[in-house]
Amino acid sequence: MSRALTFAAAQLGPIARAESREDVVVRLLEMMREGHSRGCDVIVYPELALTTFFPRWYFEDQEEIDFFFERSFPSPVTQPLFDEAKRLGVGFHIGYAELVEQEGRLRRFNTAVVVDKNGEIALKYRKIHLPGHAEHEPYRPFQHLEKRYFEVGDLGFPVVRSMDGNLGICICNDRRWPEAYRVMGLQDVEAVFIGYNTPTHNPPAPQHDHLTSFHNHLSMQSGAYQNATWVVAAAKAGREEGVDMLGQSAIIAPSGEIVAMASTLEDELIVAKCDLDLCRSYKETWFAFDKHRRPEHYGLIVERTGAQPPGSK
Ligand code: CDT
Repeated sequence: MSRALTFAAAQLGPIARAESREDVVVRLLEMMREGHSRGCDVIVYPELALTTFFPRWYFEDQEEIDFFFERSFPSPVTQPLFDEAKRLGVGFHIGYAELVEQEGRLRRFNTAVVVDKNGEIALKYRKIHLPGHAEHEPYRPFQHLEKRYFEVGDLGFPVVRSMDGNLGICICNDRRWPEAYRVMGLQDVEAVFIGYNTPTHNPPAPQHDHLTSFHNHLSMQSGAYQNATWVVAAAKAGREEGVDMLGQSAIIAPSGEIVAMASTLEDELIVAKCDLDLCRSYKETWFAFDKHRRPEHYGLIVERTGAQPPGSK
């Protein structure tokens, strides 16, 4: 008997800076109801799904920055998502900017959670690979200031057993790093949920712009295959505040094959029935970690951060 869950990636079209959280939640609820009518168990919304992608602007005023952060989650504005999930019996994943008092100070993280079918938070992750830069760089047509606005996440890459599957999260730039998938793979992950906001133009390396969608799928397909897991990835897509953002949200099988992909740059739900037992046929053969991995030869991965050429000290 197969262990199938139906997953949806709920790609969002642009969110304007002037759009309120209430308006966005209406869009998210509409997609949740569509997902329910299409038999979904879990709906995956993008990274920072409640507002426009604010790290594209340089702000000095902390109040202006904190406007984009959630002080509690759920909040009165986002509670309807939890209530509707419970009423319909669907789980969801969503990303948001988290402002929390911790260790006696205010901390800001790029966070995502999995909410189960009872409307309870089952898993929380704080983004670890923060891309971009920390200072204003005037040569850029738009900024990417995640290193300024967020701290590096402090929760590792946890995997939880929820809704009959081993579920993990990584966020946007994390998907380009094999270590993120491997740490979850070593916890027997069966589905990794990913939200992303990826501008199709990267000012420091415009020569790669035409490969943006290739690199998106390349990273996630290899992460899925090499760790024998499903990947469900949802973009915030389209022209947002004058910046073009990649679409092509995708559901990827443990074989590495894309089984569903968005074809617009708008709000669009893609759905696939995903047999979690398909992971087993890879986890028990090609990627039977316990039989084939040789961690005694992988020390550099945790000892060294940057590459050093042979012979250097
Ligand atoms: N949100 C996010 O992590 N976006 C990055 C683009 C970084 S461009 C400096 C990504 O990896 O898609």
